[in-house]
Amino acid sequence: MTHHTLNQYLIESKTDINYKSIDYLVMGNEAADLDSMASAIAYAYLMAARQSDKTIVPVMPILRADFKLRTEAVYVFSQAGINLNNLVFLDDMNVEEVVKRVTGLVLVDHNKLSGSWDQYGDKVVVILDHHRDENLYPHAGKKVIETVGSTTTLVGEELIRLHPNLIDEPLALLLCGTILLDTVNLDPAAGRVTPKDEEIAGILMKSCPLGQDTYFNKVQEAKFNTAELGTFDLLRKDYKEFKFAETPCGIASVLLSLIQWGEKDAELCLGFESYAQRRHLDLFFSMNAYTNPGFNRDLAVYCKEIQLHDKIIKFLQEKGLELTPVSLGDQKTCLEGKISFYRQGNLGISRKKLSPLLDDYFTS
Ligand SMILES: [Mn+2]
Repeated sequence: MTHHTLNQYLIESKTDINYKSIDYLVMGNEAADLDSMASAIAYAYLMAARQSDKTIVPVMPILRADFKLRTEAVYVFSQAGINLNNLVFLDDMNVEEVVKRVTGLVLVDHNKLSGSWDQYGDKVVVILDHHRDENLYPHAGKKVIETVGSTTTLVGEELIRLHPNLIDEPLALLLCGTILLDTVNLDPAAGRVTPKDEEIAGILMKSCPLGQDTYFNKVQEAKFNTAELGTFDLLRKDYKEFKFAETPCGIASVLLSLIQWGEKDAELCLGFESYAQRRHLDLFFSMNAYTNPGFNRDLAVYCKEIQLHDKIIKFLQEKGLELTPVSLGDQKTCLEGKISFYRQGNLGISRKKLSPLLDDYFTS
């Protein structure tokens, strides 16, 4: 089968996954960042173009509803004209049933299967990756593991070498957007870029309708633009959960000021409350980091129990967070717990530093 466009290929592969025997399932890592997803799509497309008699399907190892949280991927995929309906997400397949029909697993952007995929190591046949080599799957016939800035650089390299006439605007936009993001616009000062990233991006950029700096700035902007997301999505986008002594605590990291957030949503406490309920949290923080134009931090503290809330605030002040209350205007009050909003004067306290402080509080 020959495919005229990337979308046509994707439509077909999505149909195939439901009943055919699958020669190659191509998959990025579990975090499903832009590099993982773009590499899986582009590499599967390249393989399919070279082996037209084979059934080759790229898989996005996340739920469809979680895709929109990766705002940089939303932007780059739309630039590349990828129709999201044509992609296979975890909830589009019954993994166990599908894997039975899979002959070979192709790993991109990782070289060690994780989670429930771990049991399928025998099926790994190809690895294309830029992480440290875990030296697994010696039976894999092809291993390209190089410490370049982005896996899409390795995909681009094969594309240029093996099938250059496949490179069109959409594919170039997909790969370049990812290389530029992963290497911070090929900036040596950021310490991510290698000569190979630079070389491959340079060749692919010739097929991009946008200039390098323009495109990089747009992708970067999309990454930090969470304005489209509602409170529930903002809270879960970058979320970590802890247990301090016996106290379950969640800390969300949000790239938006509390003032802006409050303007979008007049029921913030209800959002925090229902999230905390769902996750059975006694304590729930949002650490807001943003530039305006200098770097700033805000902190929202929600507690199921009002007493604990007040004690925690007192403790954080003693630890030098320099919290000053922020007024958010007309906010609906909590149903049962208590929430409060602050500007955090001490910019050095990130989630990495806050969690051990809280651990001290609860264990002592
Ligand atoms: Mn990567």
